[in-house]
Amino acid sequence: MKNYKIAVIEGDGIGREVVPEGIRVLEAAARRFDFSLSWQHFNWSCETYLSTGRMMPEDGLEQLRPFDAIFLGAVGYPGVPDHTSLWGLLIPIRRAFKQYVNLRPIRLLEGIKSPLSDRKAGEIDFCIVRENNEGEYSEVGGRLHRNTDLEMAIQETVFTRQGCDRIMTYAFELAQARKSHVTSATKSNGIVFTMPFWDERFSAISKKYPLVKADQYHIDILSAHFVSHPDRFDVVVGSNLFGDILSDLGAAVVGSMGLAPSANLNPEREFPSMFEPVHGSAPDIAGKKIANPVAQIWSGAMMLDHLGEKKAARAVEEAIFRVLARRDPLTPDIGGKAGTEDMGKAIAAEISAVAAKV
Ligand code: GGG
Repeated sequence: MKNYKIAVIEGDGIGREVVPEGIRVLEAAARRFDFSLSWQHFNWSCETYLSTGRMMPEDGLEQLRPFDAIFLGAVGYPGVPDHTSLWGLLIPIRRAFKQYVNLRPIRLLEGIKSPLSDRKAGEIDFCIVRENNEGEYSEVGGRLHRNTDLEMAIQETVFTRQGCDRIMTYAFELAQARKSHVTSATKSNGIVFTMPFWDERFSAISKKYPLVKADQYHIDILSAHFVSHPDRFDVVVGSNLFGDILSDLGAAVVGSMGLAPSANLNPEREFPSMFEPVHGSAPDIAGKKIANPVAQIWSGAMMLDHLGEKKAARAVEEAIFRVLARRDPLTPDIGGKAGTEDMGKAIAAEISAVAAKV
């Protein structure tokens, strides 16, 4: 029987509540589809930072390296500056393991009400392909004249040809397997060096895919189109920052941050990939046990797909879709009164029912 070694980082806040539900559902899928999962927990979080001064140990990346995948909850909590927690854990993993694709599906599901009027299940179905290793998330810059009236901060955006080409190539390849349409998020009217370069690379890569429709919008009007015409999109490729912002907007448009999964992929499979919900640690609801676990569970389905367990991945997705479609149980973010565990258990219980159909 095939066994997969999974590193688990629950992290902070609701990460600790939704990850166990992800594990519950993936275990149910593993039992049904005859493979096994070995989970090793790493207690790396803001709490760890407050007691040790580090989000993860110095050799944290070496500890993660041998795993088949990483299953992450959420990072960040009041008391630790957000840039400290992010740059101490999440971003080093994404970079060291060349997880340069952050794939974020956006889908309006049966049973879920979009805040946009008259949008029905199936009408919104696209993927955001976020560049995940460079761009606006750079370490190039600095602070000068601290605590004086000349104080300044500089942060450089870094776009490389390799970085642009590989993420755009991924987007076009993905579109070929979907509806053959890639939209690029740009802002080359205002950002005069990096964004025209991004556009040039988009044009060059698009020429290699003559059968895929390619278009681009400035980020401002693109955001408006996410609200007015979300049905126009198939694959949206954006820089690190643009992709991040667009995916929160996309999640809101399809009903809840609690429904948005993501995969940080190293497509070459030289390193483990990492699977996490788009949402963060949500300190406002942490501890109440009402967080929606669907984004975490769906991220787990993406992990199974990446590991090659395609049928199990489909079964987990179908189980999620069924529970949402019948609207019982639902967490409060999507109109119900159920708790995190209730939803996790309901989805796990559906696995056997859907297994025969995938
Ligand atoms: N689910 C992981 C998490 O906590 N994400 C919150 C966050 O702010 N991430 C920043 C980013 O993806 O750039």
